[in-house]
Amino acid sequence: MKKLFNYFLQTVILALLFISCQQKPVDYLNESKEDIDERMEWWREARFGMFIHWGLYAIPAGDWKGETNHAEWIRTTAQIPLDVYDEFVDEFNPVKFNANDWVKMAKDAGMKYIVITSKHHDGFCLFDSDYTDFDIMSTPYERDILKELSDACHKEGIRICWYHSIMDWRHPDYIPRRGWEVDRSEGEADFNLYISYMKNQIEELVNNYGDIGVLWFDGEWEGTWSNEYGKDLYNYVRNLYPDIIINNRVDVGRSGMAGMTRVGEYAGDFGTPEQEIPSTGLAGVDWETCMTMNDHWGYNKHDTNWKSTEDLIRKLADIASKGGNFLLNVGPTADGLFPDESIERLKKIGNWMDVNSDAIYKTEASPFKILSWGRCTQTSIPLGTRLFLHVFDWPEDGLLKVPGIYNQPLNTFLLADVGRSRLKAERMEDALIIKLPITPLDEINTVVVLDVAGKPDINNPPVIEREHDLFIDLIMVNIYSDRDNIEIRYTVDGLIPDQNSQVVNGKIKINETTTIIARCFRNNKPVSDTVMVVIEKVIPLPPIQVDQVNPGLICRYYEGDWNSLPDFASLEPLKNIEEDNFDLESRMHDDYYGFEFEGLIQIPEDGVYDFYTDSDDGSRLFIDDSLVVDNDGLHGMHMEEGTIALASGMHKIRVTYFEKGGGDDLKVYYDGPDFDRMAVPASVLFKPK
Ligand code: FHN
Repeated sequence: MKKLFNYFLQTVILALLFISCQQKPVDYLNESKEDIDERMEWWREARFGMFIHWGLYAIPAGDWKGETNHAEWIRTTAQIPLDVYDEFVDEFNPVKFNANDWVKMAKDAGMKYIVITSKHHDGFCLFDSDYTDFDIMSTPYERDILKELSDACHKEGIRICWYHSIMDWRHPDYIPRRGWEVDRSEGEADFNLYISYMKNQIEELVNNYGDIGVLWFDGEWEGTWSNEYGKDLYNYVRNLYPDIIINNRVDVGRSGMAGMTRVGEYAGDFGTPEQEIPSTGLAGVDWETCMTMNDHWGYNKHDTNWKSTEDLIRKLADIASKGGNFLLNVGPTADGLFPDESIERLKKIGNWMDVNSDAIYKTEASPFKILSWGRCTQTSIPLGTRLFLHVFDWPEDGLLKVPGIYNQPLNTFLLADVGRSRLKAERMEDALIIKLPITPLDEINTVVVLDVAGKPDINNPPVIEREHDLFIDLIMVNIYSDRDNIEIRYTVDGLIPDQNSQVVNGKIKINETTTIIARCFRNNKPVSDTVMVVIEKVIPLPPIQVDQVNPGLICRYYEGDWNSLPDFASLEPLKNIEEDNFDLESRMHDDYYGFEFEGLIQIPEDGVYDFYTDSDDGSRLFIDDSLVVDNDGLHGMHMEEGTIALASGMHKIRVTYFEKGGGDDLKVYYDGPDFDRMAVPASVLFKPK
């Protein structure tokens, strides 16, 4: 009996031990800054990567039934039924694909990582998956593209990374369906089954291909994905592969195409501005701009709108100067080649990087707010700081003015000058003036190295804070600087402030159109560059005379496939309705539709008003037939604003909006002299009787 009890006890203890040894999932959402910094280090130093959008959509290459503007979205934008689209599987045979060639082109261009579409929205997998036959192994090619590419990357010391779409237009358990897929009911769909499918494939992607750098999620914007799913998926991936980096599209915190993560509990290690570069860097925020070389992510054989090499090199410098990464896209052809135009640009970028990569890799954001002639990146050196001055506009007199810098220059030379001949750097008031050769070594971007003692001691120009750049009666202006022991002097007559100019002492009242120029001084000597703002006095637009009005707006509903706002006046609306507000409820489908709202808005008092639209996709707002907000284009929820001076009374308001595919929403806000931003209420919207 005793033996039996001991056996039972041992079994229980062993079972408890076993259970306790099971690794409890780690919650990585509260990771320490030190751990984050360690994990992000290689990515932050890399600064430059290659995006690759490749899949079945490369076969039609943009063409479908006479239309030529398609690309990776073609299954949706051309409304191709599943069975028709599946036929591409039998055609996909990229016999000219050579992973080593691709990786070498990326490496030679100076790119440190590659992000390739393991699965885009169409659901096709470029890798050998045990969980679907809609993958590369079902094609005549029958080779695991991602395996070949990851092997080539590991061989060349390039980080291989996966783009993976949460949105899946093919999987039976993914919802929502496309609005036009009337023959595919959602009835049986179980979204949680889809999530299991996605997790299983992610496990394949992070476990079967060796060292992986980044999981780049996308397609997170449809209503079925949520913050809860996003945080769970983030932790799921990190528990599979703790050192991996994951973008913010794993969750729902991304603020449209601007790409940064909204304030709140959202998962993701870096922001993802798309086709745009933030106006400034954001201290302590990791972000990466992804961008096409022409206008399409996937291959479109008709797209000849290629960005110049000059533009791409300067974008790389601009992004690095703001502390961001640049993920530059290539859309390969169906037979596995990079387009010639991409190859040409990659080579030329590589030539520039061969000489100047020190000014990109491992650099930090510029200490200057603005430089009229180019950009700046920086890195620490033993005696102080190395400033890389990216000179786009070479000074005709050969004198490069580096404004507002109070450091002592230690050494100055051209980065591309093998002999590093020293250049003269002399102080002139707040600036260091560097004597340059009359001609630049590189017309696109010649990097001048300025080594200075200590950390950068930069006096950026003061900030001229004002509510608007226009006013109707008077406006208060505040001029300030974040620097200590300086005084700010300013002029209102267009002259450059000097030691005798007025010193800022509190807010300044402006009651006529004025040019304000301000500058920082220390001991009566200028220590910053100047800043200039023109503030204009305007006459508010008079109200329109209207006899009688009724509440609500006139609303016209349209359907069509647009990539930007159409000229609705040239189209026949499917229906004319009356709406209380800018409401989309009367749409007949979730995709491919547009609205034009027209009516009157009652303005409470004379003043300057800001209007905003926040929309997915594009929208515009007109007041009295003047375009005030232009938020056009294909994008996720994204806000734009505009300003106009209006007299009290009724004014015409017109809002146009279109939705292509995916999420859809429209919000219209305004603010005025006595109220903060708010949604335009129905109570101020009318239409003529
Ligand atoms: O819909 C995708 C698009 O096809 C492409 O993959 C880009 C690249 O970031 N992301 C989405 C659009 O925002």
